[in-house]
Amino acid sequence: MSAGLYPIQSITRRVVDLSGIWNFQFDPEGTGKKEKWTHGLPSPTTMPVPSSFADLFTDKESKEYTGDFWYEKELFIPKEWENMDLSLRFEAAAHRATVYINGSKSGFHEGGFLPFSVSLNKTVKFGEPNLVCVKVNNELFEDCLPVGRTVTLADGRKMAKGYFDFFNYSGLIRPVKLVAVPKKHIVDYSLNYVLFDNCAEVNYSITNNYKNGIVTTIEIYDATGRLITSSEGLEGSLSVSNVKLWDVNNPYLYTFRFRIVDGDFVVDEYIDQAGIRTFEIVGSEFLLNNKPVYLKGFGKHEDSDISGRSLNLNVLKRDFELMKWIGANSIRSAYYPHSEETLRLADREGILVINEVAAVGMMASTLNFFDASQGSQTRFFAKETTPKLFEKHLSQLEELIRRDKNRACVIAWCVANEPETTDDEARPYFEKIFSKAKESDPQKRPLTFTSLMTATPDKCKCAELCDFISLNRYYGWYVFGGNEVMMAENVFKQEFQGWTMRIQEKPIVIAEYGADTNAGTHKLPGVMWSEEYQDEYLSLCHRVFDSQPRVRGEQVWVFADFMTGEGIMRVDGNKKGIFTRNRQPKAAAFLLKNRWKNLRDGFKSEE
Ligand code: CKX
Repeated sequence: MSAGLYPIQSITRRVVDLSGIWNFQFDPEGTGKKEKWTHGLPSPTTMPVPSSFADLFTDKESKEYTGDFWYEKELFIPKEWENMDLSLRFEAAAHRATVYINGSKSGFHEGGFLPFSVSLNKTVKFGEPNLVCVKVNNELFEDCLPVGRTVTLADGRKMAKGYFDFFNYSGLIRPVKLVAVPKKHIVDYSLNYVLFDNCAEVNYSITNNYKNGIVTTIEIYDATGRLITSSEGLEGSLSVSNVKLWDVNNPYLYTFRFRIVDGDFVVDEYIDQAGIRTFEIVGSEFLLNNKPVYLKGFGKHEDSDISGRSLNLNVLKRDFELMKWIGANSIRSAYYPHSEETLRLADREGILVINEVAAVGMMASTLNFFDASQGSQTRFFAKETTPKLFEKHLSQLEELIRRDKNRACVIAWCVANEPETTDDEARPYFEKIFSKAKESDPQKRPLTFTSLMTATPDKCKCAELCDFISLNRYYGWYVFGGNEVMMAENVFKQEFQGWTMRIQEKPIVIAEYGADTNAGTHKLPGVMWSEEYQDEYLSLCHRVFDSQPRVRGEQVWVFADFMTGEGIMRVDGNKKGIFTRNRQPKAAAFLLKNRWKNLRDGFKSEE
């Protein structure tokens, strides 16, 4: 069952957010199903939903737990909803989940950062309690996203080893909602826009789960609630004159009301907010509403203390305030689809999003950040597991585009992070991924992947597939760091010569550049890990970017310090943040603020 539209209340729709304390139990033997945990957990403890369980317990075994674990909740459904279409919508269950309603299996989903729904119509009782049991599993595999492997330790415990540099937080990390909609209802809608002077053509299509003899309407209201225009039919085009375009400085949202009507009777109503804007690439320019825009911002995780990877609206609001304070206009949702609440807040706050699918770890190394910078190869795309992975990559990309296609803030899709595109086998793999993405997005947004350090212009087999080049580069940190830093600038510039030769026109975005910095460490002269070195490193990179006309975006790695697996090169996580994990500025935040506040939106373009 598809995840369906983001749940809203309307005159015909009901939503109950089931967030709160649920029952929870680890199942290290994986015998829960056989022992009928589907009908109730034998000895549960308590667990908040949403949450990531790892940082809530005090023992190492729970923190590092890998395997099956279960959630349980009683669910009451009022009698008056008997004639409605009922489902449970999980906004995210990392990394795979099986849902049981009153003991019977009602759904399975894999893809830890994307929503899914399970129908309740055949399984629930009305006017009395129902039992929801969810088996979740957080193991990592080479044919699953995000990529990794799971080993068994000498003491029999399983351990997940990610081919990525962030902690394997898992669980019901985002809200679970009971959704009641009419039997005949709207299941999806798509919008795209064409701009003419101060007028916008809004092309729409609506999908219902029922065809015959019903009328579907669309109405557009401005922010004051005034009806601007309306139409009838499952698809068509509307014209909005004196259009107020959505932009980073003015994230104007219109309200779209979709209805199924039968005479005067409203069969179903879905309401959403969306901004009218266009985003495209012309030559080396990013054009937002036909005006050049230079991307300033961050690669960003959904990561915070105690909450781990789970939705924390307080942290989210703080993050958007910090982004506005520092003068950022964009983020990349590293390395997985961020929450729907994040995307909707970006729509409201005017932050551009390069939206990424969880295709990370496509280089078989648990120390990929180091190995990549040392030039090692793992022939990832020649693996026998890769064809199966491809199918999952494709379906998760489709799910992501379906979920966020109407968000004005989303300007591009990133189909993978640091894949080993030095492999010949990577080319046919990504050719299909790119064409699927292009086909799936009604707004035909630009596509990219972030380039691994080893995927230099002479070695990358896939760069031409990108609409813009995204480079993860660490000259001055992983290579030519410390006392050799004076060489980093020239070497960095040399690589650009390679790109400008290989790729004629396309814009280049530095999707990652950064230096681990221990907040509070001050050194003169600056040495690695000190705040002074982070400043010098960033300034070096900015000199290089400003010398390259094709560079049309800079996204620092990383917005805030975040948790990783334990390791000799990670001091309680990755410290390349511009902000600490509890969202306080390092010196570099003021350096970036000064730069970005003075960089005009159309930096580097003629105008
Ligand atoms: N890129 C040389 C992927 C991120 C890591 C980052 C780092 C690497 C850099 C690759 O997940 O955090 O090492 O900081």
